[in-house]
Amino acid sequence: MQEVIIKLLKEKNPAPLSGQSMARELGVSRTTVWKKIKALQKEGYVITGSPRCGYIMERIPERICPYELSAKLGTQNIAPDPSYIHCLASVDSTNELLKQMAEQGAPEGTVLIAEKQQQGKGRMGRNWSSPEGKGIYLSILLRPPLPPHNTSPLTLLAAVAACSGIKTVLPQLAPGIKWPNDLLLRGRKCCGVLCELKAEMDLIHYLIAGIGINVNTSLDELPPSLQETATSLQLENNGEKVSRTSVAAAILQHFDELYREYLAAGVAPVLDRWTSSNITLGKKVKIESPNFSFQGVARELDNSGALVVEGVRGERKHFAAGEVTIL
Ligand code: BT5
Repeated sequence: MQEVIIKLLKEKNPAPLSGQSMARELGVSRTTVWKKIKALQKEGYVITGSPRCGYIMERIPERICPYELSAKLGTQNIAPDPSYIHCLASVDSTNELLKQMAEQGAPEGTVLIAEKQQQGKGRMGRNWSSPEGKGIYLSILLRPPLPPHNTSPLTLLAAVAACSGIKTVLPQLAPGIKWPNDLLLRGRKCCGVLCELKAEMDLIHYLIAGIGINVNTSLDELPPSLQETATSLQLENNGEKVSRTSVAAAILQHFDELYREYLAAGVAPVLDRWTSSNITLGKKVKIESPNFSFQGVARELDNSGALVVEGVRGERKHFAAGEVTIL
């Protein structure tokens, strides 16, 4: 019902719309309309007026909220309606909370977004700095009907979706994907992806795709250690503020399309799209983990999404994980 109230108020804007006519349209009492308006005000909608004189929608919330996000989506698997979207003020980590929701049976396509993360997570125990109201911190719950060994392309898919979503809203920016899933603008990181899987030998329980993007983040809101290496969409957009809702919606839209393509056609289209937006292949790289370090030229992705690096003697090694530095 809230969705319809928002739509009616927006259509009538800037004129007031009476509680009476909304009540008639919705087939409910004026008191019910009033209660729903109160709930919307709590979510951050600035709505002035009274049941008698009519209500005016002055402003939509600054924060990302389910109805505004959902209104921009035409998705099938990911957030097909607003009830799949959960927007919270503050969480430890959207990935962690969505895992708990998954354990309690949340359906595929559930999306969790937070204005701020107290303990945003990167890969391998690292952290993701998540200042309040500035970035997009979102996680998507998937329950793909695939054997667990088929899922690593989903990490690449998430990076492609984030890259395409940014380009849709800001066509003048061209983020490049550093293997496997960092997005860089002018060599600085603006986005990271963390995918986490719960599976048995031959059954996936769920996969959480977490995406963090610096949108309107300024460098002084990030820890000093990141100020030389990070950037945000606003900083790369000549300082002009960027709508977080539009970027989040574009990412979910691309994610939905790519995910359905992946389920129908397999990994090849994901690898092609990743390849066309990457800044890793053809470069001299160092790839490291706690157990190895190897230098060579990044040549291609193999069918599983592993990075193939050619060493000085022409030997080709396949890396399923690791930290890449472009030399
Ligand atoms: C990542 O890890 O880049 C994955 C980040 C995923 C964050 C999302 S937010 C929503 C969801 N919920 C979560 O809890 N996490 C996901 P990694 O490749 O390990 O990179 C981590 C490194 O990036 C850190 O060690 C820093 O060097 C750097 N970093 C941290 N915060 C950053 C930021 N805001 N901007 C740029 N770089 C950052």
